[in-house]
Amino acid sequence: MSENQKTILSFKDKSVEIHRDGPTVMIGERINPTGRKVVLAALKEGDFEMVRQDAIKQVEAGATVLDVNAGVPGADEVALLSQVMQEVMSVVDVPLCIDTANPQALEAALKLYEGKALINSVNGEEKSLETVLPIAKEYGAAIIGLCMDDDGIPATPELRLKVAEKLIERAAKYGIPVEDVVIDPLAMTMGADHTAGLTTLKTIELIVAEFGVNITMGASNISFGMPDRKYLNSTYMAVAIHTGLTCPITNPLVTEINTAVLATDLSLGKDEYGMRWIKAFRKRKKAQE
Ligand code: THG
Repeated sequence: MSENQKTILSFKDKSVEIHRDGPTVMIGERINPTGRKVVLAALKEGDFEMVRQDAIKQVEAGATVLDVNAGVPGADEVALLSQVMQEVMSVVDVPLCIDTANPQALEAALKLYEGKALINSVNGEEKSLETVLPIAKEYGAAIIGLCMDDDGIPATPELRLKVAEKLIERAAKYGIPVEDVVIDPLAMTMGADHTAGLTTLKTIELIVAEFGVNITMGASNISFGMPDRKYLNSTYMAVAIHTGLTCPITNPLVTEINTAVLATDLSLGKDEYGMRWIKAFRKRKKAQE
């Protein structure tokens, strides 16, 4: 068994700790034109109002980190990602998770960011390791490491653990400490394979036992193509947090998901005196009035 790692992200004078004994950190997923057609349409029009509103609403709903993705087909991602980041930083003061596969866009984004960001992502492919790890080291950022490599996504938890090990070892070679490596075990849809959710849970279990690192994932991936997704997502969220998930990339505006995270934290002793649960209840009640 390995001791639980603590990842500290920051933005200006604010910092957020990710730790298995502390509250689950919701990374807001909504600023993402790849996953959301309305955001795509707005960004194509050069309209950033939706991005600003999504930033504010997600933070109000309890996201303490925001994922920022600006992957618009045909657009100049280097300029667009920086612009989207500026818009987000003009309205909220939470650490950002920079979601891009473009190294130039990543570097430009890190240049203008003040604090310790989370890079989303690096994976076990040689090209990715060699490109992203030096950038992460240079800017003192933490990284999300995806459990896939040159051979694709491993089918078994044991093989995904191997990729996690490689990611942690290679990061260390570049001077990036293990606490700054957040692992994504990869959540795939249960609509295509009913054991996909279980595979991800077993992967989390193995990685946490071996390395104690923080765990993230696109938590809503598991329900793609299924009906009534919010129930699948919220139940899976509870199970995954119990298994070791510490910072899901998720939609905090969905009440079922939001309350599942809070209820799980309280159930697992991560919400002192139930204060966060009670505060969130009062907020929902006030919003209904
Ligand atoms: N791992 C890591 N990063 C990730 C993912 C992951 N980043 C992207 C993605 N997966 C997680 N982010 C999102 C963002 C938005 C949506 C889903 C995942 C989303 N999707 C709508 C839906 O699910 O119904 C699409 C509908 C629409 O077009 O609006 O909102 O796995 N490290």
